[in-house]
Amino acid sequence: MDLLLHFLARPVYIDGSIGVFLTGASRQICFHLASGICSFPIWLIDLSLGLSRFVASDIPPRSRVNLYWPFELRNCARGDHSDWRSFAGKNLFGGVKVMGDPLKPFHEIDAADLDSLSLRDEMDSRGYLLVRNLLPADDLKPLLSEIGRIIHSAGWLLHGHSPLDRIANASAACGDPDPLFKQVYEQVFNLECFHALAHHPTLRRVMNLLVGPDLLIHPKPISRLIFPNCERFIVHAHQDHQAIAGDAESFTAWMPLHDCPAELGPLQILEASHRFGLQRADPETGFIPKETAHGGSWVSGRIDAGDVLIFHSLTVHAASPNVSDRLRISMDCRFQNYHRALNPSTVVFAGSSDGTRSWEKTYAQWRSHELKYFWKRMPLQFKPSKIELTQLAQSADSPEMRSRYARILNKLELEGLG
Ligand SMILES: O=C(O)CCC(=O)C(=O)O
Repeated sequence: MDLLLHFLARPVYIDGSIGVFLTGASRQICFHLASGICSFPIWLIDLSLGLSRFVASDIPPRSRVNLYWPFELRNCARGDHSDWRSFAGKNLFGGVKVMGDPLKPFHEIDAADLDSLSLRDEMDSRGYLLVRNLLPADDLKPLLSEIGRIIHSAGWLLHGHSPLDRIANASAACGDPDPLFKQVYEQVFNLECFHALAHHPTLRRVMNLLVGPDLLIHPKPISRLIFPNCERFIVHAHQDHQAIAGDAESFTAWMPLHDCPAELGPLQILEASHRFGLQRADPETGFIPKETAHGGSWVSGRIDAGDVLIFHSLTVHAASPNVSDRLRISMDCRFQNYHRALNPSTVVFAGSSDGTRSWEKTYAQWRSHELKYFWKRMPLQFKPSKIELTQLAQSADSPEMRSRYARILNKLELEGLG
């Protein structure tokens, strides 16, 4: 308690939790004061009874249970501890988090060092690059606030908080493919500033270093609107090439629109896994069991606003669970050389659930024409080609696939592509 009071008396802003961490392996109870920055052990007791026995039977060895009480302390420097009492009365609530072993941290590159490195060598050796401080955090804010406005009006956020804080209304939790989720997703997808971020000059410069001057930015970036504590919406281990197809030499840039510490569920990467080709995945979900995935160590860590995680389309990666009380909002964009093969579904809306989506609808509210249909100005090489699509529309294994190929072909023709 002395130590806690010591922190209370210091000129700090702490946003975190005070909790009891129970370690399955050692059967210790450790009282921590945790903040977004770090966590301080306050008191450590070694026990073999009671809570620790309950924990040991409930959680895997070497994982951690964190019984936590989130709080905010502000203005401690003024010595006004009434804040502390009022948060205790108003905001205090408990929870339980089960956390696995911390993973090995990412190997990181600072944006200031980009010119002195060979990004291709870095990518070849690890299958990913985490570039710290690449984008000015201010450049992400307009998109974050637009998304905040949309998800607030959809009822996804708790009232009484700023939409920028993204505190989730747990009763509204949803995700792909829920129809309500798709409605909100579409509003986000149609935002001009969402597409513009994929064309940010700084991001383009890095992708030029990796891909060369003939850069194609895939026109359909993805926004991730991830509710907390929903196992069903966690994206498990997979390779993007499985879904994106085309040429394997394509890259994903993943970026949160706000700071994304471990509890908000940043991505994890299986180092050097891109060297093993397409790996065996569940045919239904496309997910690769972590136990059988080939590669080096799993790495992860916080990824802050402005940091960008770039990885190869064959690199195995997964989302960490969002165990916070707020939504994690991030976007992922894909890039490749436009002389390499491109899956035509990258540029048209041909999924059965996409029946109502079109570029015309996407662009309806845009102010500028600059980024509309930019890919039509490039000499794209479709794989499958239009001739192959015609054959696949007749000979693919299932009726669903045959009609999907027919839709893609039809859209390509309508758009005057290929
Ligand atoms: O953000 C997520 O939860 C998953 C992202 C992902 O798997 C990807 O960008 O390929």
